[in-house]
Amino acid sequence: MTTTAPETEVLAAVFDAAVAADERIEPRDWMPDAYRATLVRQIAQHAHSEIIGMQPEANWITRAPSLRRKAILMAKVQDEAGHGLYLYSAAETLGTGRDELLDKLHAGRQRYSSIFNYPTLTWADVGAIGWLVDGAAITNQVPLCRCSYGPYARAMVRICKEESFHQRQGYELLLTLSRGTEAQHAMAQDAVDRWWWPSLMMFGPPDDESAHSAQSMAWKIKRHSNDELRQRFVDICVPQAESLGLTLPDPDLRWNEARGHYDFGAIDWDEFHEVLRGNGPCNDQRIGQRRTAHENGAWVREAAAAHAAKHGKATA
Ligand code: FAQ
Repeated sequence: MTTTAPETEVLAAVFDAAVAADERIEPRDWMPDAYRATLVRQIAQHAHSEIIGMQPEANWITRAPSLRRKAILMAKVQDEAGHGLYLYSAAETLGTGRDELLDKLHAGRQRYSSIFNYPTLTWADVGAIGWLVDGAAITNQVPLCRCSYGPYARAMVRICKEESFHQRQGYELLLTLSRGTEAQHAMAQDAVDRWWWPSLMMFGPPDDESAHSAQSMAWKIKRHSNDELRQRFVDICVPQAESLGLTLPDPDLRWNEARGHYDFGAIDWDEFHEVLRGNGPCNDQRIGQRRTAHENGAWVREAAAAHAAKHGKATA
């Protein structure tokens, strides 16, 4: 539907008032094109992260050390698939289908989180991902439950509940290793050493380099800046690391009484940008496996389309 300029002004005023009053914007409401595009960008990136994020942990399903650990890990990886599907559905309510988003991912035209371009070298990495990566995800995503766009906000409620279980299982796994043999403790420490800095990068570039934050916060898509959330995460992790009996690999980490926060060392933003440019340790492997999985699933899409066509005829 096209609108005249004065009509658009009225619609924009209604939209601005709804955002200001913390009301939810719903799919049929008028919204600025740039608001829609920003949401599709963020939700697509988020959905792709969940789907690509299945790979590093799935790497360990066949090598889990017990039936209990294997059942937990399989449930977690399946949860990530479910999160991806809720998020693709949320993007669909904005008029962008899952096929289009997946095509863009496979063509390298849409992003997924930098964190999933690092390898899972030992079983302890499953614990470090749960504790740190899911922990960072929760810190970032709990405020998204209050996102101004209704379908995204509602999807986040369930996702956050499941991420809390994921974080907890990672913590418990690392605690078991940390209190185990000397070799197990060393394996847990090595995993934390490798995952700590990439986890801090998950929150995105520093505020003064974040292209989208100011507008996304004005629209109440994002509720906090990248640096605010990163600081919150560091403050949460320091006492948890102490309880785990593990150290965080940052000599500059110390409590700052005046700020009421932990100070931490400089993040290697060159590494972050290299990973975003496709030059991380596992970028090629991750996107290659995703494309192969998509091609191998072609018969499922064809069968579903044939079933839908037949069903449509039968009920016509
Ligand atoms: N990786 O202007 P900003 C999970 C890009 S959790 C890659 O600050 P924005 C759960 C950004 O897209 C992980 N790219 O951007 C799980 C932009 O590029 P563009 C997923 C990044 O959007 C756990 C440019 O840099 N969570 O999957 C990253 O305002 C365990 C400038 O950045 C979400 O996606 C990065 N780390 O803020 C699954 C949460 N950071 O698009 C399996 C929702 C930034 O202009 C196992 N997303 N970029 O080309 C968000 O909250 C936001 O999108 C941010 C970035 C905070 C990630």
